[in-house]
Amino acid sequence: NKNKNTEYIEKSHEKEEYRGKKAAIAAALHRDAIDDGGNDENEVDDVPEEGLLLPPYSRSQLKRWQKAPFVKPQGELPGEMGKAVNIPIEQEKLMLDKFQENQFNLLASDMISINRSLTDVRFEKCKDKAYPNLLPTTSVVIVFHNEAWTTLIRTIWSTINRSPRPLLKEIILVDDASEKEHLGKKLEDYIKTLPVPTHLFRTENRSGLIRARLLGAKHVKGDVITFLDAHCECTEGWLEPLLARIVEDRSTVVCPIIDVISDTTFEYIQASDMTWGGFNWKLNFRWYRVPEREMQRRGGDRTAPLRTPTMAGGLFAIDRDYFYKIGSYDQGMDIWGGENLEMSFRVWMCGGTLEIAPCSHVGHVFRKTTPYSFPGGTGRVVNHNNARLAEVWLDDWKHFYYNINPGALNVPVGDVSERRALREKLKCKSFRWYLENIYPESQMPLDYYYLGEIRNAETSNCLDTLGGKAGQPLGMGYCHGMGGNQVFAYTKRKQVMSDDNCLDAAHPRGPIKLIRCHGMRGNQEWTYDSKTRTIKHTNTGMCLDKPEASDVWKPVLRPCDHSRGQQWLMQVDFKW
Ligand code: UD2
Ligand code: MN
Repeated sequence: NKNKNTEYIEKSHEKEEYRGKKAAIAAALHRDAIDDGGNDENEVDDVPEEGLLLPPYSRSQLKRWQKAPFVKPQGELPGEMGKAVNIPIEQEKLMLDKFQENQFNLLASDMISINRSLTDVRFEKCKDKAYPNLLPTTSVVIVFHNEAWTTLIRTIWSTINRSPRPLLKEIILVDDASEKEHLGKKLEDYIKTLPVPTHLFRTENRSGLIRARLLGAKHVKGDVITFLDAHCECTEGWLEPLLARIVEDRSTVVCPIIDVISDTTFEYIQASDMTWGGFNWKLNFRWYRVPEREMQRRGGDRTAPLRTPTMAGGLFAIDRDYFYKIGSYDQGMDIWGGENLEMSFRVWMCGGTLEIAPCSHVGHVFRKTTPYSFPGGTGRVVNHNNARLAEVWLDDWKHFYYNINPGALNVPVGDVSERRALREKLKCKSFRWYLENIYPESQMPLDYYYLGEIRNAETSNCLDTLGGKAGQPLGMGYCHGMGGNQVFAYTKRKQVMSDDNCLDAAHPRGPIKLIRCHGMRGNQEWTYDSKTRTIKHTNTGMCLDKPEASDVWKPVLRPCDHSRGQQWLMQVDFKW
């Protein structure tokens, strides 16, 4: 879009901008060696002469900047090229002790160079993609609470080393009330030595990542805000694909592919480009396989931007003005959770686009548990955040959330009137529109006949998932009327669903399992007849029946005989 491009040109040609850039590069050239262990080999590479030119920059110029790390990898430290670090057996105890602090292998992280090299994981085709000569500048915003030193510093250096210098306006750090000494004066001193302007802000009290990001965003001077978690590693060419999409359309919000940095070995593991973001009834973000429909829209090109229904939340780029226009974040959300789905629904429903740029790869240390406290309790905080997003964006589909997670009903949502007014003001579309147009594969059925418990007429017991994972057999239990594991939906596609799993029978004599819903009928198609109250499995022609004995809590398939044990009541339709 020509107009949008011109705007950026005008912005970048402002005199001050030019002086700022020149000064930054000059400062970088003369800056002292980086304190990362006092290694003399930390030479400073020259910034190419062209670095002082104004934009537009040629592709070859951008490439050369990118190839010029300020601090060279320090010889043969472990973990180079993203390899796994193995801790010698005699240090295992130390390793386990240190693991507790951050819920990742800190000992391994501390052994790796803050500038470690990584392999180029991109598709070949990504490497010579032509991006617009003129890209917007970005400020990288990193918020943290009690982050470890080496992971934070490695995030910063990988950003500096692998971003074309003219595009990286600044790095903005937000300390969310950390209690670690290394995040105090040591950090303040350290960032003064960096070749890219780096600012540190601190929240007064623990505010959570959402409000911490809002504080960081407030200070952004770049055209685009790029958010990163504090334990990331950017790879070669990560930034250009993100910015290129935004220059084309400023209402595009773009994520990289989030690769995995192992929490145990710090190995850099490439993630699949065939997954996109979804969510389940509990409003957990989940990765699901990209459907054929989206592959076709992209003409089968795996390097083409992928439209994703939701994003993981930690790593994305957004035009600064658009960030505010679309409603930034919900200030009423605490600590962690929910903000990523809230933003995903909002962007799509209010006219924007949410994408994954498959040519952009950033690694992230995924942890199994959070290392930090949730004031008020984890469940309470997450329920509160999710209830806010459900109340504002989910319309009738909020019942799926409340039914499967009735605990959320006991947590005060707070005042959501401002967020509802925002939805009004932006004339956002309905959640039904989102499900129909953006996410027809969603685990929240677009059309359904029933949502509630399914009770057996003879035994008066209810179908129950027993909280098992996909692949587990379907169970039964005394009906407790509390939703959760006893909530099922009977959908227009003839599925009996619980969350993202469907009742699935592969053989006439069972077992009946809960398998990830595939939406292709097959073994997951059931017909409920509200007169005879039977649930008939299409493929086998058998009927769902009560368990064979009263001490076996597994429903079975049997030839249909209209006995009481084959009658199921779908009556109590909870709509909390
Ligand atoms: C994922 C996202 C994260 C966020 C979260 C949902 C990725 C890779 N990560 O969680 O960005 O969207 O889902 O809310 O997509 N932090 C604070 N204050 C706090 C708590 C956390 O500043 O009170 C920081 C934390 O230090 C980290 C960032 O926020 O830098 C994200 O937290 P996390 O890494 O614990 O969350 P993660 O990756 O499980
Ligand atoms: Mn994280």
